Amino acid sequence: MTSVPGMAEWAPLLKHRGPDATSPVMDDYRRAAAGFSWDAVGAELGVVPGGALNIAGAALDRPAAATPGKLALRFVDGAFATQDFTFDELRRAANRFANALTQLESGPGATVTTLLGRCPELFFTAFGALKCGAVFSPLFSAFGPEPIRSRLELSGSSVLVTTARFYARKVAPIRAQLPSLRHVFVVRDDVTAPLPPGTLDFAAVMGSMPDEFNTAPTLPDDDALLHFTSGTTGKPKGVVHAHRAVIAHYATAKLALDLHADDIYWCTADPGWVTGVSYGMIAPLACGVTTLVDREELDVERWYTLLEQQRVSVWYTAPTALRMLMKAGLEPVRAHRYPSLRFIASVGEPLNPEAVMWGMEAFGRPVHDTWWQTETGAIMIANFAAEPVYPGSMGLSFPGVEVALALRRPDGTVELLTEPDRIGEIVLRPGWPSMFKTYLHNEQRYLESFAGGWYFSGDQAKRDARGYYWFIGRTDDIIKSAGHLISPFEVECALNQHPAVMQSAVIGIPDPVVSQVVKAIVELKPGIDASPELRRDLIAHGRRLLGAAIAPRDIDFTPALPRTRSGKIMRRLLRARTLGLPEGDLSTLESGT
Ligand code: 6R9
Repeated sequence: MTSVPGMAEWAPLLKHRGPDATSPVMDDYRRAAAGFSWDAVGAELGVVPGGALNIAGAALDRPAAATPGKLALRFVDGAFATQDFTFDELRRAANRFANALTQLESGPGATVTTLLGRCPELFFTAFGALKCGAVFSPLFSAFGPEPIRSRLELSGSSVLVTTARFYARKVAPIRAQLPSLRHVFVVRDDVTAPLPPGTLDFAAVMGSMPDEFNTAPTLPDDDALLHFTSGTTGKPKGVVHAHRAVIAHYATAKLALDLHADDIYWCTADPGWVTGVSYGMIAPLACGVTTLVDREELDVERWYTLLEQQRVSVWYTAPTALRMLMKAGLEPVRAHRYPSLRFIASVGEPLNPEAVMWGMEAFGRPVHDTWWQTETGAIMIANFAAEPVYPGSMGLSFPGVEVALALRRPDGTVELLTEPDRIGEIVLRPGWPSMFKTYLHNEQRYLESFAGGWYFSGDQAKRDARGYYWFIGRTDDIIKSAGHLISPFEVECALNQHPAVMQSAVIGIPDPVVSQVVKAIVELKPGIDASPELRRDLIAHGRRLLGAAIAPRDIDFTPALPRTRSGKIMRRLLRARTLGLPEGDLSTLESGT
C-alpha cells in the first residue's frame, strides 16, 4: 500500500456544538446504525408490508397533505426574481400533467424524458409521470443531438418535455429517427413565436387539465426512474430504479444531509445527473423541506448572494464547484454573511482535504464528503453531522447499508478485506431500497456487477481502523507501478498543492519494466505559462511530496482538462489521447474541455 505524505497530516475536525445549535438528526452514529431498519423508515413514509408505494405519493402527496401551504420550491432566475410553489400547488401541477399523460395513454409502461434545465416544468413532469405510473428519465440539457438520440432510442421514450429552443436545435433534427417518440411537449420561452409543428404546448395542455388525480398504486419494485450513467467509463448505461428508492432518498437526506423540517436546502446538481433527481427533487420534498432551485449555472458572486439572501441552511454541491469558488479567493466569500448555513456536503468526485478546510475558512463549516453512484441511487458513505470529519475521507458507511472492501479474483471468488488500510473495491450487500434493478436492455452487464453476494462498485478505497473510507480511484483508473498501487487522486492532491497548478489529472502509462509509469496532465492557473523549468519544478515537487516510487515521471500541460458534464475529470479520455487509442463515448464530455 502506498502511504501518502500530506494525507495523514490533516487533523480531524471534531464537532463542538454550542447549546443553541441545531442538534443533528442522528446524534450518535453507532447507536443509530445498530438500531437501523429500512422497514421502519418505510413505515415513516406510510409503506405497509405488501402495500403500494409511489415516489410521488411519498415525496409529494404525503407532505402536501401534512403541510399544504408550506413553501416547497423557490425558483430564482437570472435577475434574482423568485417563483414560489407550496407543496399543494406543486401537487396540483403534477396532477395536471399526470392527467395529460393519462389522456395520451402514456401512463404505466411509458417512459417520459425531460430535456430541461432547473425549471418548474421539470418538477411537474417528473412527479406527474411518477404519479401515473410512468418511468421518469431526465437528460442533461447540455447534451447535443446525438447523445439525446441514442438515449431516447435506448429508453424507447414515448414522451419528451423540452423547451422551444432545445427542440429547434437538438430534437427537431433527430425526431424522424425516433419512431417511439409520440408526444413532444414544448415549454415556450416566447409565446408569440409559433409552436413547432408536431409538438404540444406544455402550458396550454396543463391549463386544460383537472388538478386532481389519484396517484397510481404502484408496487415498491415497479420501475420508476431511468438514469444514464455519467459515462466516465465505456458506453452510457441506462440505470433503472424502482419506487422503493424513495425510502433511501428520504433516510439519507435526513441522516446524511441532516435535513430538518425547517431547513432551506439547496442542491446545485444538474437534473440530468442522478444527484439532481435523488437530492435535487425527491429527497427534500419527501422530508417536507423547502428547496431553493437556482435556474442559472455557477457564478461565484451569484452563489454567495443566493446562500446569503435565501438563508440556505443545507447546501449539497460538488468538488469542482467548490474548487471554482476556492479559486476566486476568500474576498468574495467574506463579502457576505451566512448565519443560516449549517451543513455543507459534496458528492461526485474526490474531495481534496484543502476543499474541506476551505469550508472551515470560508464558512466556519467543514465540507462533508459523501460517496455514492447512479447505481446505488442514494448516499452509501458519508461524513455525518455529529461525527468527526477527517479531511480527505469519504466518511462512514450509511446505517442499514453493509459496505465492505473486496478483491474479485479472476476465478470469480471474492476475498473480503477485513484488516484496516488495505486497498480493495468498494462492495455493497444488496438490500438497500435504492439499489438499481438492472441496466436497461443489458441484464448481462447488470449480473456481472455482482459476485459472491455483493455488488461491485468499480471504485477502490481503503478503510481505516475507525471505519472511515478513503477513495483511491476507479478500478480502471488505478495505477500499478513497480508493485505499488497508486491512487491518481493522491498524486493529484500533491500536485495541486503547487502554487502554479490549477488542477491535474494523473494516469498510468504502460511500461515494460515497472508495469505502468505515472503521468500527470496539468492545467495551470490563469496567467502562468508552461515552460520546461516549470515542468522540472513540478516533477521535483511531486518527488518531494510523494517519493520517487509514485511521483509522476512525466508531466504534460493542457489549457483545460476534459471533464464530464457532472464535473469528473475523464482520465479514461486523457489516457486514450495520450496513448493514441480510440476516444470512446464522448457524449458526456463538457464542451471545450
Ligand atoms: C452520485 C454520483 C459515481 C462515481 C463513483 C466514483 C465517483 C462519487 C465520490 C466519488 C470520490 C466521492 N464519486 N462520489 N469519488 N469521492 N465522494 O456521482 O454518481 O455520476 O454515477 O458517479 O463518481 O468514481 O463510482 P455517478
